[in-house]
Amino acid sequence: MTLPVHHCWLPDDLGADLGSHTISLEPGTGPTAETLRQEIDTLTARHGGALVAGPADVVVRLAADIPTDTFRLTRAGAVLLEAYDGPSLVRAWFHLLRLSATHGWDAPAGPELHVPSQPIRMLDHWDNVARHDVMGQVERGYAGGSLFYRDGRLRDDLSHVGRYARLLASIGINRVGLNNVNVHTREARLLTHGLDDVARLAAAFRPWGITSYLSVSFAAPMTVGGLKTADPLDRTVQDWWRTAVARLYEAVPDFGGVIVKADSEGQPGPFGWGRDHADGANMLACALAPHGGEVFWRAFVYNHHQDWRDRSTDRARAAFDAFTPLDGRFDDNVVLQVKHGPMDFQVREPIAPLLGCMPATNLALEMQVTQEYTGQQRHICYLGPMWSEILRGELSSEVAELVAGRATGRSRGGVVGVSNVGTDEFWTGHPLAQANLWAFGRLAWDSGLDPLEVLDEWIALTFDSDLVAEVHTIMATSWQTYEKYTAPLGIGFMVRPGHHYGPDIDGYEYTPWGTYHFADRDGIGVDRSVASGTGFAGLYPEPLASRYEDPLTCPDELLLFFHHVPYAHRLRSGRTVIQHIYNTHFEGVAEVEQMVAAWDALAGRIDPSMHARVAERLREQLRSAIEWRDQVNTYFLRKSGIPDQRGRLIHL
Ligand code: GCV
Repeated sequence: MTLPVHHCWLPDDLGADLGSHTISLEPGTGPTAETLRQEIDTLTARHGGALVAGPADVVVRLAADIPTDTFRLTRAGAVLLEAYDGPSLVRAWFHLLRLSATHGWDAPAGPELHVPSQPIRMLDHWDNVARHDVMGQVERGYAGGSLFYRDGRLRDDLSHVGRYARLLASIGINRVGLNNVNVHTREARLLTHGLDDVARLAAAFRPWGITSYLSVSFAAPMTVGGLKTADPLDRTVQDWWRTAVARLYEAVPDFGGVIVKADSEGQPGPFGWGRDHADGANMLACALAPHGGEVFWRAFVYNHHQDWRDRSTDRARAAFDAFTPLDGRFDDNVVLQVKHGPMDFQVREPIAPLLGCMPATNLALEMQVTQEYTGQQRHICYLGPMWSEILRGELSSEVAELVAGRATGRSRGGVVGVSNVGTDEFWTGHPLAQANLWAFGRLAWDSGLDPLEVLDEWIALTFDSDLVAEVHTIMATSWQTYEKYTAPLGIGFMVRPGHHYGPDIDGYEYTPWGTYHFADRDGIGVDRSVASGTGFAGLYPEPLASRYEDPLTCPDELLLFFHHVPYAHRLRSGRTVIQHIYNTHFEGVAEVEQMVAAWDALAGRIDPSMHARVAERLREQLRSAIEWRDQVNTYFLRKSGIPDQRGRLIHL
């Protein structure tokens, strides 16, 4: 059985300079106090400093005049690191460690107040307790088994979960979801019959200032509790949840709450009893409120039994249509968790318009750190630039401000990532996918950061500052490279149904999933205009609605998401759609070839096992990119009959 061993961005020599000083600690009481003591002890023992009781070069302490979830760094003689509570002090400590590695620990004078952009900084694990027949132990997991569960039970030894929690704390994560949002029979019982397991996991995260959450099944009162209904307005159902939640909080008094995927892809929900999603979410919110718990209610609701012949139904509209009428009806301890795009974590989608239309609802933006549709951790695809573009995008306000709740005056809000870790020795399967976990945390903490600077931080900490330029070149535009050799111009999908890896251009075309490209001999794309299509473009505020409505002003990279156009349609770039498809697919493969060569040239400068793992994955990336290129180019040459202007080889 393998377990992760790689240090990621926390190598043993991190903070060597800081660790050679005297450090005093006043961490108060509680589980994070011991964490800090051990961290400082280990660091100073390693590097010659000491944890002292009196005056010191570095003072780490609680201070009552700082807001919660915030810390202050002052340099006046001694370095003063202060926070209001233990969890914030742990995060502050890692900030100082990072600073000491990148800028020197006694760099410019403060005081600096560090306030996170996103109050909610959560990672959801799609881990099953029992291996699922189709999805395995971790749904959409590409890094080995679950860190938590194995073959139907919680692992006996959770020490690696502590190491994982340390990594998460170091990037500011404050919440974690312990199980898959698709809640199967075994996992539905965690809430009722698995509280010891839940308590053990919560105990592994607690010392690092991270609060735990459980995904629950909306039908649990029936499937687990034996009731005849799960109707949220039924008194016996409400009582059942109240009792279950009370028992949960007896076992784990500081538990965070629940995550719910309802009326989605076969998961039960309030629609089943003729109720709406506010009825469902608020019923759970009532059960949780006395304990200070919260409900993460997912907005990923659509009809996955669509008739492909039906051109009037548009999956992109589904969440908007289901949830905007409910704005203002959700309780204060409900957070609506909305995927960043209206479809499903494609390499390119417009921002979900729902995010700009829920001013009276707490929101969380969901992003997929696990690379389901972006190369499944076999391909290098650094997602920081995509997330940054989303967070800095504008709807009724900047998305980062909307989801944080600042734009709307809400008290809760933030971001949720679907985790990409597992038991793989490098944690993430592809070692360079660690950068996505890092970037998620860093952008959650400061959504305005430059994602390429975030990448450089990660490279410097994980490898060496000498390697920043070379590794940066390989990774910085890898998202755009992936986009080039896969589905073009925002059309999405074109993947093999089920596992979602590798090309299958018509794979979803005649299925019930609502994910179509409508390519025919004349053109391709989905008409989502108001004038002649599904009207989805009109769900955006101005000026976006008008920009998306007109194929001449619609951004190239989203053209086929919003419009069905002829292959000879000229993009804003000046190229035709068909020529863009050919060019980008040739370019994408050429760029992967460059990545392979650049990585090969680093042999000898990188730990051999890591170098070998990346090299092996790059070869698969190249094979896969070639397959994508050839299938996509051949498909469109056959459909359109229009040859490549540059006469390159396209198989017929
Ligand atoms: C957890 C996509 C994935 C599913 C996932 C779902 C979701 O459809 O393919 O595996 O299920 O999203 O986010 O709920």
